[in-house]
Amino acid sequence: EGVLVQEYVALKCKVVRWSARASDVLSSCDSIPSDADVFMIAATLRPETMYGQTNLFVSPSLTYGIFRISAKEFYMTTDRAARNLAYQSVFPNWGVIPRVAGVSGSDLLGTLVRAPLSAKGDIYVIPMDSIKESKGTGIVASVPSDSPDDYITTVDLSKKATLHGVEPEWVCLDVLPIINTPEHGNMIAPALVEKLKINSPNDERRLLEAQEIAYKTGFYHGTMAYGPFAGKSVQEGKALVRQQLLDSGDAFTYCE
Ligand code: A2H
Repeated sequence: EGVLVQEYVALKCKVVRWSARASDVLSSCDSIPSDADVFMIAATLRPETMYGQTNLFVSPSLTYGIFRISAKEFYMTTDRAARNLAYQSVFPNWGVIPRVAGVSGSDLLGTLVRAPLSAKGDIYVIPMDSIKESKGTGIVASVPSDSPDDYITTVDLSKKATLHGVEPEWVCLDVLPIINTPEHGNMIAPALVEKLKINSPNDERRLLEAQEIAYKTGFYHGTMAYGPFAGKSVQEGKALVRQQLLDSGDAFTYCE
């Protein structure tokens, strides 16, 4: 992205219960004490939408590392993201990557995590094939109300859940109204997916268009419709939710 530096909000989603396969893989790893918390870290540009998080996406074709923050706290991201975080004071020792284990994305499917702001509370890890290793942490919070990508990926999975061995009950399509816009109502992602006739996550060209419209309309014309900042503009809400997440320790920021 040229010379532009982007600030991501890194949302800490605590593992509540590992999938059977992740649990198997990690049972041989004695570097993670049984009373420690492992957080899957989702990178987002839209912290104000996190009230509407319904799933957590990983790529089934990537491997994720687990990194030691303290005796009680571990973070999960891609190894690529960890190389970046090591120079942003996220890990305890500057430039040192404290990797203790690795798990494949496909083994993580079905893991239950706590989404800090979500009205849903505990949500499942499901697959998203379009996740790129080259950005963020490789872990994405699903917000089907405001992200056309997230919405169509979830709809698609709900139709053919057994693909990737996904249990139908992991896939959550309770789309919650989080942001209101004069142009597209309070569920802009489903509205745009319908308007642009997007039928599949593979419809890249129209999805890119939808993402751009959703992003700009939400930011410039959106009003918070849920949570403590309901009624405020998205521009105000974004800063307030970001700060609330940082103050509560549920997120940190980093740049790339
Ligand atoms: B956003 P940028 Cl509601 N691969 O968060 C693919 N997508 C990724 C990713 C990866 N490795 N890492 C992060 N992302 C997504 C919320 C959201 C996002 C909404 C609307 C739009 C939106 C909920 N998902 O992003 O290319 C994450 O999804 C539209 C671009 O680095 C993150 O913010 O600018 C955003 O893309 C980062 O994209």
